[in-house]
Amino acid sequence: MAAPRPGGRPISHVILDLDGTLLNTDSIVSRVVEPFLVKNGKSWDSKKAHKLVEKTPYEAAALVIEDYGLPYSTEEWCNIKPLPGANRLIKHLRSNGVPTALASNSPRSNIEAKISSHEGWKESFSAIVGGDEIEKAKPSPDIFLEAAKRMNTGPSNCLVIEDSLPGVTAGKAAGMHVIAVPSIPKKTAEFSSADEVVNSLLDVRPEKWGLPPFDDWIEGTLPIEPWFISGPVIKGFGRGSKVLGIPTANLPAESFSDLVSEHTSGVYFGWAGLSTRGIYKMVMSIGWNPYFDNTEKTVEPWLLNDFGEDFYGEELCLAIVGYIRPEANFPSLESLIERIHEDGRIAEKALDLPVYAKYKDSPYLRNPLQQANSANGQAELNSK
Ligand code: RBF
Ligand code: MG
Repeated sequence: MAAPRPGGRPISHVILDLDGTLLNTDSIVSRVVEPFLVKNGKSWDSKKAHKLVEKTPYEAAALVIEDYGLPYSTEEWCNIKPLPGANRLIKHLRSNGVPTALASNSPRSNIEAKISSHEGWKESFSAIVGGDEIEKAKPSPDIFLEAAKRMNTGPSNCLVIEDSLPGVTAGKAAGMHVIAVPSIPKKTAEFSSADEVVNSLLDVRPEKWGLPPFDDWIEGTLPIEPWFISGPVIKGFGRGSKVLGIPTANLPAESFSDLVSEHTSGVYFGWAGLSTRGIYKMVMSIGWNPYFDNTEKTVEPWLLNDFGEDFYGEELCLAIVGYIRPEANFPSLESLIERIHEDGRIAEKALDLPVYAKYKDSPYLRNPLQQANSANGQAELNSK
């Protein structure tokens, strides 16, 4: 893992990219583009997703509109949600007095518009540099050098956090330390020029860079804003039980594509409600499962209880309340299984902590249909 250069001056300043790093620009596709295309009798070609990654939302919208010949303006595509961990990171840097700049290829006015709907963001930045304020856009280092200058510091004191390759290239060209948070999964190798590649902002460890650590981790877990999904348990053919010996009640991510796209892949935990049985502790994986090289994102909850029988057809409701780790690749099946069991032990113990235990009584777990977040997902139970 990269650390500040020995003998070099310590990192004291942070420079953040906006689109794809702090804001979930990619959700434009699932939230707006896809439904829009379907309504217009067209379908979204996911092979085109990569074309959008290095674009600002406006550029992305314009590109899709052009590609598909759609008669719409880009104005309505502007209300974009923060990525997981963005609010937490910004708050952390601010409350610890770490000067932080925002550097985005978008025009300055566009940046201001986008961050204005997020409380506390604007005040958290000591400098904001837009693409129209410098000569050459990323991958040129101009924008980051300008951000450092406006913070009255040198490049080697700066840590850049970026989701795109041009952004990483720009940061390195500026002589800065760079953490990559790639927006596109499984592209980690392309980011080898970065000093560190993390899966999401939740995985940033400021202390590795000599910056104040987060203090919200608790017994190996991170409390998150809870989210809820549900669906009927149906019989499936998953590898969960056959290969791993771990009976997971899989939920196809397509059923919750908007919710799942808001949450990065990784291992989470929470409470599971089964309509006729009760509430159980649960640990789950969301993601691409590198060991199995899945082509689709899956949602696989493991209920931490020995049921001794199957319960197909029952409604399964999940309250996802905490995060454990990013998904990982493992050298052997045994090491994957051992790690999943450890996740189970961590979740089991953590769920007794008041911060997590309080959600056990969430009405959603008993009656999902009365709650706004309910999705008509199908669950697949891989029984032992
Ligand atoms: N598969 C991986 O390839 N990497 C992981 O880090 C990983 N973590 C998991 C954590 C939990 C709690 C569970 C239940 C499963 C995990 N899996 C992981 C396995 C994956 O979700 C799934 O069971 C397999 O892909 C077989 O379908
Ligand atoms: Mg970006």
